Amino acid sequence: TQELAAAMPYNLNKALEHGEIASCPEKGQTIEPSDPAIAGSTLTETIASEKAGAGDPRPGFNPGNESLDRVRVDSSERILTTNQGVPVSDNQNSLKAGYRGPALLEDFILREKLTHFDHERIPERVVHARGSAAHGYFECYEPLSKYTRASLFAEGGKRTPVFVRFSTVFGERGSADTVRDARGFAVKFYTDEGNWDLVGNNIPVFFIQDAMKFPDLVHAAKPEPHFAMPQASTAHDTFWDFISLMPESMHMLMWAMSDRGIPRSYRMMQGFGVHTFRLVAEDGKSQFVKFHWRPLAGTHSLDWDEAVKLAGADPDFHRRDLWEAIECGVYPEYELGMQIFSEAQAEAFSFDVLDATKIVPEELVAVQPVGKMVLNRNPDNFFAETEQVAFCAAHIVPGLDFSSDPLLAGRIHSYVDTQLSRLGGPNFHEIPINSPVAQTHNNQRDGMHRQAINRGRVAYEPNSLGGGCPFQAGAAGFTSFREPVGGDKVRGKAERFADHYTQATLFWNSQTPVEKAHIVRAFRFELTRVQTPAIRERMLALLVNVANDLAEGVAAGLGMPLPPAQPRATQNPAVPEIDVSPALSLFARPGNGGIRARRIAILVADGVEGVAARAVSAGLAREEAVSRFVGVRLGRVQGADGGNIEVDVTFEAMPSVLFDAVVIPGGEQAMTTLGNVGPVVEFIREQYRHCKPILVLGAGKSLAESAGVKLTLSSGEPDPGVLHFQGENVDVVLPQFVEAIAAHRHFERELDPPRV
Ligand code: HDD
Repeated sequence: TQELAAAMPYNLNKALEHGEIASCPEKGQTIEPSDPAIAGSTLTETIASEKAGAGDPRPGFNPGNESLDRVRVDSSERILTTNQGVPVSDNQNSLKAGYRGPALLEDFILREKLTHFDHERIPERVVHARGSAAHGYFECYEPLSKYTRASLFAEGGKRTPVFVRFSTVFGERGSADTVRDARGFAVKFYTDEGNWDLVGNNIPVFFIQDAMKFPDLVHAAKPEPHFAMPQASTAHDTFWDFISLMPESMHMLMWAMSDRGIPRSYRMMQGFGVHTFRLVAEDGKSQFVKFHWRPLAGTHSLDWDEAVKLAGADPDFHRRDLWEAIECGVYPEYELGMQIFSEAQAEAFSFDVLDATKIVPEELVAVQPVGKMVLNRNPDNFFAETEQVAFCAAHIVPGLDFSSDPLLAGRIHSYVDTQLSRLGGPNFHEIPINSPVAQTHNNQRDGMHRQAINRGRVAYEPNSLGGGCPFQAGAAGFTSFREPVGGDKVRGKAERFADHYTQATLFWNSQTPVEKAHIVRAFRFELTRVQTPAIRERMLALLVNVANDLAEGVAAGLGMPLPPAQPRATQNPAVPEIDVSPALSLFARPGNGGIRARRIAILVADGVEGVAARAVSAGLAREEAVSRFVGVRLGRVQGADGGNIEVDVTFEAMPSVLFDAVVIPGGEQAMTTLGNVGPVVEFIREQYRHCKPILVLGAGKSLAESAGVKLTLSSGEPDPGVLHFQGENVDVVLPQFVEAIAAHRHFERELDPPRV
């Protein structure tokens, strides 16, 4: 057969790939299929956790690899061809009638190239257009069969491949990463019983309660339609006009105006499924569940001034951070937690669990860790994977189910619908990044860009000609939880939805002083940008209902008197179970103390203390942090010890905001040189103002002080974020510096009294 195959043209070989069945399918689909699932076995052809493997992942390991291998293209050592596979001899010149003559219409090579180029763009996502993604896996800790029959939670150690996309919400595809916004946290689990998409955000609540208001919210937040400004910012009239008329948004607004709206990194933010979902066990029993992702690196944010400057210095800041961390083996990890509670518990809460503007405080239902997710491989191709991935809130698997949250109901419709125009038709599930690891068999056929070659003549059910296949899975398949429903057909909301402020107040009360100060600052900034005074006033009237000190702070910032409170939708909100929830503070999760992939600047010039600079660099490398020798220009500087240091980057190319911490290594001559360069002084000043850790060695003190760095707080106490070391052996001070970097920011400086 092989000899025959070799002698035949390629496409005639096709029949041989499939043997007799392909060459004469005379009995249609009644032929015994090779697929074990159809043959009656409960096994699917591909088990997701087999693909994900076990043990510590190898660098570059990607559980999704195999399924994508069939479409990977590598052109190394290949000749250039047209899309039809015709070798191209000249890719420089179009075909002309004479060297100076007109181009010829018959130039199919030029026409194919231009036509393809002309159609390279697809519509961007209507929200979450700007994003970055990575491959990885989810590993279940213990079987959760008591609560759910979802296959990914069936065994301890079971791994399921995932593809995760992080995004901003309101900016366009090319907008900056560090704008103030919620962040999307969308996870596609390729389980062995189909794809489950957990399409969440880094904020556990949403602006609105009903999907009916989603288009209004998005229209209000996006650039204003007459002049298409501002880009990727809610600081404008239409957003605040809408919000000030939507008191239900008050809770989400508190989160968005907090430092959660400007995360340091996708690796350092939480994720939330937001809605209440259901877990459904084998016996049909169901519990409610809320999903939480917790980053092992802790939750950390940027300073607003830093975020603004980063948008210019590196608009790809979060994309680059995610990419570089994975490339250097610092795999982002998140723990999945579940809050599991019964319907009876939910009934007793002071709030409605079907209202997406409410959280279930952790004091009421603890977050139970159930597994961890590791992101360990960057995509090969941004468009093919990150742009074409289609998440959908309707994609759930047996063992999970929806709740009757009215916001979720709209999402179940909207996501598939949007892909139809974004990805061009009903077959987007066949795009490799979207196609499940589990097999798909049904009678859906044809449509634009169909890839599958469904065989046989049967595309209906019931059938006898296809032996009844594909047959219904019955109880083994997805079954909706048998939830009794009743009631009149109405438009409206349940009573507890009308309490718009209690949890906004809970959030405010749970913040530390510095977080509160930042929230006031964020409101002040956004509302200062608003041009219509009546909108500012309406917002203040709403904030009075959240907390008086908040409203007073914002009013003072705006130079406005405090208006009376906006009348509440309900006069009798239920008494909340708690007034403070420490878990709501960003500082509640400082992380695991590591500084992997943090960026640290070591300032150098001729005459620098080279031994110390190199020792710090080596020490930080041992912690897997990324240090850079920053100089005035590229090339080498000569250390005081005579040795050379290669400058990695310049102050111009990588300004202060691109670093998490700075080292001023000393060396009289170097410090004098650097002190005379404006951008260097500004660099240090900004590090100090942004409350970052600063390590000052020996004679570096004069440079630090000339930039305004103070070694002590005004109380005389040492600033734990400013370390001054005089000794020879810098290894002595390094552990303290590492600890200061792991703590991320030293806000003592900011509040003591406001000095930066
Ligand atoms: Fe949505 C995208 C998250 C409410 C309609 N949404 C989208 C993405 C995320 C979320 C992370 C980007 C997915 C990706 O990376 O491709 N959305 C949420 C959360 C919500 C939410 C956490 C509230 C709990 N969304 C929501 C509602 C609707 C939509 C109420 C409509 C009724 N969302 C969409 C969409 C998008 C989308 C228009 C745009 C692109 C896409 O779906 O694929 O369908």
